[in-house]
Amino acid sequence: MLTIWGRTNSVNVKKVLWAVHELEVPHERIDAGGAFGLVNDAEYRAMNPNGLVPLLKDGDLVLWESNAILRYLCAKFGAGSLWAEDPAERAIGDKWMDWATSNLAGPYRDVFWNLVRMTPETRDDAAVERGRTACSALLARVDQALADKPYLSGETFRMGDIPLACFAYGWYEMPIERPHLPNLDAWYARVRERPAFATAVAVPLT
Ligand SMILES: N[C@@H](CCC(=O)N[C@@H](CS)C(=O)NCC(=O)O)C(=O)O
Repeated sequence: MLTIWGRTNSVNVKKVLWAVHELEVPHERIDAGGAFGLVNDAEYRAMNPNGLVPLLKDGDLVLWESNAILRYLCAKFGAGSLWAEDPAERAIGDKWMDWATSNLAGPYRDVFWNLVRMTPETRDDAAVERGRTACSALLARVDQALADKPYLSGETFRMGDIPLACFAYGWYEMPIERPHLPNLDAWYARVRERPAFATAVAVPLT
């Protein structure tokens, strides 16, 4: 059976949990990171020298980096569903996974960390506004990409939609001003209908 280490309130852990629930892959999950600690123990560091979550173990394979884990799970268990067999079709959604990590994650974290994890006394309001402005501009690109297709992966919901939808949950849940992005709104309404979204992603922001 697969083992996944990671606290359920982590956006990166949510990507992996969504995939295993969507694909109905038997797994056990061990709380780690944040208040649960464990990530600095020598045994954990031997598996993930970064001391971060998520972490996956499947037999002899030990894997970290949420997008790499997501690709692995979808390739192994999701052929024809989350994993498009055709490389060109798969690439359409795949690029959004790394785009989300390298572009959106930083400014999203500024908003999320300050609004959700800080107290009003320790909150950096300027960072919230900087992050919100940057996220708004980035999400406008996603809105544009969704103008001619229902999903970031194309005509069908696939792996490439998962990471952005995990960030979108926080974006729509936080008490912030959001720009009018109708294609993004419609896509989010579609993805949040999925039962695995309710199980793995829609947990209170903490
Ligand atoms: N690029 C990594 C980032 C992983 C990451 O930053 N994880 C955060 C949680 S979202 C973490 O482990 N923080 C420390 C902790 O939870 O103790 C990935 O996508 O897996």
